[in-house]
Amino acid sequence: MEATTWASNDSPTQDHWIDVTLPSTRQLTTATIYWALNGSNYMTSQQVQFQYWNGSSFVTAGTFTYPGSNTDHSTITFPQVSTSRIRFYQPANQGNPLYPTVLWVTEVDYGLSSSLPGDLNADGSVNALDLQLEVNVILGTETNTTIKAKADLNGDGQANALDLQQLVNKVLGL
Ligand SMILES: [Ca+2]
Ligand SMILES: [Ca+2]
Repeated sequence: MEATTWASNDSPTQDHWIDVTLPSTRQLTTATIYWALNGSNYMTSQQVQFQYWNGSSFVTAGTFTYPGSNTDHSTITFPQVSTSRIRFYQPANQGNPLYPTVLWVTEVDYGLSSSLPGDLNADGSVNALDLQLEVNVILGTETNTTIKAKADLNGDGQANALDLQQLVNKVLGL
């Protein structure tokens, strides 16, 4: 099977990275790298830092480390960050042990970990407490950025009556 992969420049002295500008500010708690298959070996790197732009510089949120053998993908989770730009950053010579001078991947992914949609207060269930928070966000009395992000159920960038309707339906089990 063939797949499109992306390989960095081959250099023993250069750091390598993948820089992604997101369409809008996102809340992220997890990232995954699908490593490229080179012959019979996945090119699992020894170290890749997952970084986010904090407005003035890149900050490392979590680090992919070599799991001890080659693996097709690696996933990390980290405390939630809010950002519009991210970077997968591999320091020089931290590629696969067989080929440390490159960063070679098939796909990268990132997002919120599997928190329950509509669970605004993050207590593990979706109920009237979350509805109250949703209303508070819509009214502007709830300003917590994590809660506000969760209040935008349909992901259109704002919390309003459409999101409230979705949440009511969830609470009612529709
Ligand atoms: Ca809840
Ligand atoms: Ca919305």
